[in-house]
Amino acid sequence: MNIATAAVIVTSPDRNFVTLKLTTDDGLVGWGDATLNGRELSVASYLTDHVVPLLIGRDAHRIEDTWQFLYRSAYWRRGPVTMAAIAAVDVALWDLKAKSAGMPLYQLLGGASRNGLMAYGHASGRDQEELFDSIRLRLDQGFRSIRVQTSIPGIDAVYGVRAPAGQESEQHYEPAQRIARPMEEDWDTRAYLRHIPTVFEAVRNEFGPELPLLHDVHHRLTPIQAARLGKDLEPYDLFWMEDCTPAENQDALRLVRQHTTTPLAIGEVFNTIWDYQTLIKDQLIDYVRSAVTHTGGITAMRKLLDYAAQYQIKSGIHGPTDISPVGMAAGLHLDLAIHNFGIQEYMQHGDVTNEVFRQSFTFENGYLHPGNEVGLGVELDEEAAARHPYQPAYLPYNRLKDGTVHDW
Ligand code: CS2
Ligand code: MG
Repeated sequence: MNIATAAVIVTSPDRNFVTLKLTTDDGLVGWGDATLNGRELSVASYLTDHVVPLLIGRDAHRIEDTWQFLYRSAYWRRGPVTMAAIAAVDVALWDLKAKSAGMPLYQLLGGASRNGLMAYGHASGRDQEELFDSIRLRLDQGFRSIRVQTSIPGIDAVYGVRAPAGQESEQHYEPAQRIARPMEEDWDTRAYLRHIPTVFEAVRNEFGPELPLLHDVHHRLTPIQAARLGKDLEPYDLFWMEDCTPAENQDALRLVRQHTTTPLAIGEVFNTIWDYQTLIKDQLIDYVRSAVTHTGGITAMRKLLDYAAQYQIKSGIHGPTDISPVGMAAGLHLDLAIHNFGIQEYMQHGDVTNEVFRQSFTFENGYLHPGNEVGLGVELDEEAAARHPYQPAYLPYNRLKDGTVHDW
């Protein structure tokens, strides 16, 4: 089973996606996701210009060897562009191996460790009424765990809050805008720290103690501010507080940890096991937030999650709309197979994306399942993809009131 052709497909159904297509000399097709939100074309170029020529003629069965070859032969290590490109190759090779074995991918990873994958949905609102409606909508859709984000009085535009009705597809919020420059948002840490505990108090009063609630701080706090927020949220029993600091400084989490028992989830912007070395070894987090797409594929994520398992740290794989259905399916197969599964984010793609990527994963009664088709169970329809050419898009960025750029 040698690789005969490799092609990169960039398409923009509801948003931009970068997909790698590998074909083998015996006619199988494997898919990998290489989408890096707002920097899509750099990964497309990395693959097309530097990786595709190296793949032709390689034995598609040699997944570990291909991973090590791409990682080490580049000389320049890690980084989101490199690791997304390697991830795309790795996932496409796993798709091929599972197809050649005639099995769904999770069977090759050791088989199912559970019946379904608890998923959390996104709820948000500009005020309490809108937030409660949004939570009810997710509950009606079957979600049994909910991420809660709200507007903050005194801040004009806040991460994670969907736009007013009519400006976007009815339930979804999509942070990347199809515009030529990043949109500017504003931030005020004191206003945020004052407001968020009152929101969780109101949500608990309305929806009771059982419902698992999550919150994404999106890298905006210093360690001592994060410690305070974790402490203030303890009465509301969060499932996790996510990305409370920009955690490049892994040691910063020690301070947060000393002060709060609110569980911590980190890592959607990380891309290797080394980014987690201190966080895991010193047990500074509870959930690993990496995406298969951004962390070197199934091969690397499996090692990362096995390492985390030694410390009772669980998975919380990143599942925003900027992971394509191919990347989403890769995460679901891994989730089903590993023992230390925690929860899976499920933001739900729009209809146009679902026309381009035919999927077999299911969502029922709050649980996702990767399905039982051979391979990943996702096939890209190239004709449909061609109808949606790439459109430049950027994530927003933040400024404080005095004009200083702040973490977004
Ligand atoms: C996020 C993402 O899903 C999440 O938790 O933080 O929405 C994130 O902002 C995007 O993936 C950025 O591309
Ligand atoms: Mg996040």
